[in-house]
Amino acid sequence: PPATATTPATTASLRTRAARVLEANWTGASTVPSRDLYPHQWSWDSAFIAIGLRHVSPRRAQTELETLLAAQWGDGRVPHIVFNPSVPLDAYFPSPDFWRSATAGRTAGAPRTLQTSGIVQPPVHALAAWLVHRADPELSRARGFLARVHPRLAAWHRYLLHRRDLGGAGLVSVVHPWEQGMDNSPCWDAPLARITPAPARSFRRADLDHGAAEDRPTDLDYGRYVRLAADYRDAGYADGGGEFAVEDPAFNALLIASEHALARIAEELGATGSARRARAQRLTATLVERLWDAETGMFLCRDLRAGGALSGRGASGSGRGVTGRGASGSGAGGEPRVPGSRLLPERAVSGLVPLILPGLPRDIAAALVRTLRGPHFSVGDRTRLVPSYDLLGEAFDPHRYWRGPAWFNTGWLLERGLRTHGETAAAEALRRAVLDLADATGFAEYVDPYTGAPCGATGFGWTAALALDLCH
Ligand code: 9YW
Repeated sequence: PPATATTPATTASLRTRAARVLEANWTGASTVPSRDLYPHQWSWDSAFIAIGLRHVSPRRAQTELETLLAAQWGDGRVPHIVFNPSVPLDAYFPSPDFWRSATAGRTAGAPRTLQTSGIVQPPVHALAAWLVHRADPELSRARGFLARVHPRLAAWHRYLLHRRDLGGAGLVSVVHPWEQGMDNSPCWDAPLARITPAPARSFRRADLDHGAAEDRPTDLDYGRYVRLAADYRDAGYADGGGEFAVEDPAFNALLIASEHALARIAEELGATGSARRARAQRLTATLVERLWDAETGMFLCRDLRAGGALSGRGASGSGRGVTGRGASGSGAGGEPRVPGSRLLPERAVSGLVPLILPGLPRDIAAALVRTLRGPHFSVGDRTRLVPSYDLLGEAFDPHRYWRGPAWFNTGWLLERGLRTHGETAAAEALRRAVLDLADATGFAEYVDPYTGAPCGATGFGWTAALALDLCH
C-alpha cells in the first residue's frame, strides 16, 4: 500500500521537512509565504504560519505576530502586506511605491518608517495569538506576549467592526478582492464587472515571472484590482466610499472566531471576556441572518453595491440589479440596510468556513456538513481536498487559483470546524488528506482538487505550517 503521511515514521519526516520550509522562508523577524512569488510578509499567511511555527519555536511564532502587529496603522487596521525593504521593488507588484502608505495613509495613521499596503486580510490573528500562547504559556508569560499583543488585537477588531460595517447590520465588509484572501473567486465576478479596469500598460505583473499564466488571475482581473486599490489609496484609505463592498462569510467567521479567542486572552490577562463572548454570539446570529442561504445549504457573499454606489457618493442606490433570491435578505431580520444589496449566487469555499464557529445553530452546522459532502464539493468522495469553488459551477477551473483548486488553509479551517461539531471521522479523513497532499506536493501553494497535482509555488509557508499543526 502507498505510504501515508500519518504513519509515525512518515509523520516524523514530514515534520522535519515542514520545519525546513519554515526555516528557509524565515527572514529574521517574520516568514515569507514563498521566496520567489511572495517575498514580503502577508497578514493572514503570518497568522497561519504562527499556528504551525509554535510547534517548532514558540518564540519565533510570537515574533512573527509581533512583527506584523508592529506595522499596524493608527486607525487600527493591520495591513495585508508589510514590505521587506531589502527586496527589490520589481520583485512583487503592487510594490511600496504603488501603495505609498506613509504619505497616502497619513490621515489613517500609517507608520512613517515602515512600508505597507493599505488594504487588510482576514483577521485570523487573535486566534493565532491564543494558540501560540497555549504552545508555551510560560515563555508567553515571561515575555508578556499576550499583554503586548492584546491592545493591538483589540484595536484591529475595533477598526473592522466600526469602520468596516458598511452595510450597517454589524458585519464587516471587504473593499477589495485581495482583502478576503481568495483573489479571483467567482464570487467577485459580478461586483468586479462594474469596475473600469486600469489600462494594462499602466502596471507590470511580477507574479507572471514565477507562476504559470493559466494558473493565475487574468490581466483583466488585475486591471480591476489595480483600479480599486488606486482609488482607495487616492481617497487616503478612508472607508465607505468605494465601488466594491462585500460581506464575506469567511472573513466574518474568522473575525468571530478571533473574538472568541480575544475573550480567552482577556481572561488569561485577568480581565473579563464575557462582553466579547456575548458579542461573538451576536455576530454569529447576524452572520446567519445576513448570509445564510437555506436553498444552497451554505453561506453566500452579500454584494452591497448591487444597486449602484452608495448614496453620499452621488448615486441613489436605485435598486438596479436587485432581483431574485436574497435580494431582500434571507431570513428574519435580514433586511438589507443598504439599498440594492443582494446575495451572490456563487458557491465558494468561503461559504463553508463558518463551520469553525462553535456557536453555530445545530441545523446549520449539519447542513454545512451535508454541503461539504454533496455534489458541489464532494469532500470524502470525488475530491481529495476541499475545492475553492463549486465543482458544478460554470466558472469552475481546477487549476486557476481560487476558481476551483484546493488550498491548505481552508482545509485546515474545515478540519477544525468538523471537529468542533463532533464530525470526528470526517475531520480525521480531512486531516490525513492535508498531510498526504502537503507531503506529496513539496508543500504546494494549492492543488488540483481531483488529482492532487501541485499548482503555484512549492515550499509554501502556510502549507508547511498547517501540516505541522495537524501532525500534533
Ligand atoms: C497575490 C500570499 C497571498 C495570500 C492570498 C493569495 C495570494 C496575493 O497570495 O494573494 O499577489 O495574488 O490569494 O490569500 O495571502 O500567500
